[in-house]
Amino acid sequence: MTKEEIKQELRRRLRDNYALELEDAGPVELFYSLGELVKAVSNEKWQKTWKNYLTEEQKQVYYFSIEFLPGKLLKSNLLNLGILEEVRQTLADTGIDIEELAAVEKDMALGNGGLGRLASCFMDSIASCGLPGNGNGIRYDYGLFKQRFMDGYQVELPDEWLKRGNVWEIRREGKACDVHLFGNVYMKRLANGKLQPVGENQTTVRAVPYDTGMIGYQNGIVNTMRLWSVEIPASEEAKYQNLTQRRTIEDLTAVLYPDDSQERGRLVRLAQEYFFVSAGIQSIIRYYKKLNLPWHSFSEKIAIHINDTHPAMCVPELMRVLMDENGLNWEFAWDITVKALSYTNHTIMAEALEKWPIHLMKQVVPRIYQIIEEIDRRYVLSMQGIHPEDLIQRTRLLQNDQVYMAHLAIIGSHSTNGVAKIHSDLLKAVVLHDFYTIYPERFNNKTNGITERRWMQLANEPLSKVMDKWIGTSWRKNPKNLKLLLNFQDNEEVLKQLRQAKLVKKAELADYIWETTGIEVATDAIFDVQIKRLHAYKRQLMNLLHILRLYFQIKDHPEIDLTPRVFIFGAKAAPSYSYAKSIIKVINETAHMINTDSTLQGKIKVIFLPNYNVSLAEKIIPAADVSEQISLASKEASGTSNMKLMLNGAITVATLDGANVEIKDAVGNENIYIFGLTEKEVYNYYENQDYSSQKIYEEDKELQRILDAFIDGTIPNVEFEGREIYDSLLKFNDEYFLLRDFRDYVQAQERIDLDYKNWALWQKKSLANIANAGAFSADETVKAYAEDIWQIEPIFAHTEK
Ligand code: 26M
Repeated sequence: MTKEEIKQELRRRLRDNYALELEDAGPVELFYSLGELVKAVSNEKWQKTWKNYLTEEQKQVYYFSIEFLPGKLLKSNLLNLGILEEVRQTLADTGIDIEELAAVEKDMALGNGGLGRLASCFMDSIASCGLPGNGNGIRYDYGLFKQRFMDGYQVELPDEWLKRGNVWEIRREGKACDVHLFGNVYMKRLANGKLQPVGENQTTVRAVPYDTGMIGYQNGIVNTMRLWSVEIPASEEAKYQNLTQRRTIEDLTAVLYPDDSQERGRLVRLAQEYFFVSAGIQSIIRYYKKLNLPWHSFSEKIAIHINDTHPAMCVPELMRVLMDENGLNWEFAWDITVKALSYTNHTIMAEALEKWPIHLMKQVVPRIYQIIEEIDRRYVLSMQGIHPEDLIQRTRLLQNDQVYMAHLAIIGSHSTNGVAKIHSDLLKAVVLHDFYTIYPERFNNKTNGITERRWMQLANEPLSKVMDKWIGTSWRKNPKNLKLLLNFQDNEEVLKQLRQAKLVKKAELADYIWETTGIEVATDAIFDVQIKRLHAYKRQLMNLLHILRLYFQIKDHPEIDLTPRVFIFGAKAAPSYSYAKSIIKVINETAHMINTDSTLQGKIKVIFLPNYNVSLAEKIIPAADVSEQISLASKEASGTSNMKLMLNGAITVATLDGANVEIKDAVGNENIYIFGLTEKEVYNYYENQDYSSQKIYEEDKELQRILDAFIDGTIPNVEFEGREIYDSLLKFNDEYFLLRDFRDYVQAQERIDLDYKNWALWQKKSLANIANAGAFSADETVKAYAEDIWQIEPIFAHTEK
């Protein structure tokens, strides 16, 4: 599209929709008109892509995820359509800043954190690699809560992201389907003697899909992310005469559950899981039937991936549809199901592993529960005589009156993968070891990745331009080419320009900090960043302990030569996670104490930015000098902010956990600050039961002073929270070994302080991080899934044949 065409199209839409001239339109009208224009451009490609998949009958993957976290889509869509610069200029010609209208768009925040964001990076990469793939999820009316701080406490407000409508989605009523919940099932004998399950007293709800185009990077491909919304079916209207009854139905897709890493068996959550699983499976079956192929070809055309266990009811639901609705026998249906399905595990934290009480399953999804019981029965039967009885009992689906969803996912699929090498190894060796002995061939690793289109091209234009200048633009299509930057390690001009680009983004973030918090930060300070959900195992508290150490150091020795540092936090706590909320309160109070103490001469500042989300991440990450990845070794499955920060030239201070291990291997020891217990040492403590945080405390005067600050009034206004934290570290023996890792962490921080003083040395490390970040491209990750697990091919490969 030329600039002239863009302008014309925009003018037309502003006139038709708002009766406005381009010159008189405000950011809201401009955003919606531009959004419609973008949709029109992409819809043509979307239609073509879909036609192509249909005629080629290519194998497709369906990525089932109860969370998607795309953030804003305007600039991403423009970039991927290849018209970002033209649009930007057209608007600029009329005196409009594209950033101003892009800011109108609400973040699509239908996810909690890592897991949902990974799903969205994958959607971008699958389309960009020309792979036939679809997302399947839930269209929540309210996304993840908005976070405010009041008196330093987290307050949650509803996220009304749909208030002004959503330009990107298409409601497809014609593709709606019914989902049956509750009631009971009995077996009816048919004339041919077969038993047919019949439901009675069921609640039938309508699942209406809203499709959003997932636009590939300048390749003409547009895939589909399909999100389901609940409605009352017209035929059932009469049954819902009072509002309360209607509400219970409408509640089904009203809100995203805001807990991550904490499983609590809620009825509505279970109903949500079945709702999007059933609707998704039904629409896959409907598509497959259009192909007119025999059932045994199913897995040659369809791959179904389940993102964590939340969609694990895909196993019994696919069985149900194949058997009850299409007359297949158990063995045949089971063979198809296992071949089609694959599963990714995202955590080893026991409290996050899903287990549903049997009574709840019987109540909410009675037919699904029957099938689960039968899977369990057949599993136990088939393993007897092959494996020891205790192993069979430990791996079966039904235990302690609960359904173990991970067991269902592993037994009912052909592939189980972890999300980083160390995580996948731990699954095999410890967490899922029993299953590994039974199905060794099912286990594999797929290290997470990120899309550098969003996290570099869009979020960091200054850096992108420096890259273009020195290594050319090929990295934009092929992120592995970031490696070319290594040729310039000793080029002072390049190092200077990289530093300059970082400074631009630091200044932008400093402005944002000033606007949102009223605190001034210096851009020559180290910007030290920890951005992730608030969780004890991620150890934001250890970061705070280090900050308190610096605080006391400066108080004792005001003349001390510290490199100025700004500690930046972004983190939401699950509303029910009171310990995490206490940590937020204590960080906020410490921040206030430090930021208002002029005797510190601005040497350290602590900024806790509220409402961390994708858009805020895009502001913080390009401005970061230091990336905090300090989880207790073995606990963080992968992490992905570590990759985004590395890509933007931040240097990582890290434990050997998750993908940090592979980041270390990629950049080399001299370009990362590794500290702390290894995963083996952590497990040794578990085995020997010989950890004593009290002992460490008693032998370390400085640590005593730091911990005492939580209860002696040094940190103001934290009587309750300070005591809670103090007790967790001492009375309850410091579950995540903060005190054990503290000294080593401090040493790593001291090396950072020193190294930063030598800008060229620092910038060289930074360069090495940018150059090696291509290894963590989600493009590479999804290609590995496509080859090893899904057996799907890029559309180009297919049409060329
Ligand atoms: C559970 C119950 C009720 C409501 C929500 C949940 C729930 C939601 C999300 C539980 C876990 C959830 O996500 C876990 C998660 O985000 N895991 C992260 O996945 C990333 C992508 O693989 C990894 O990089 C992180 O290390 C891992 O913590």
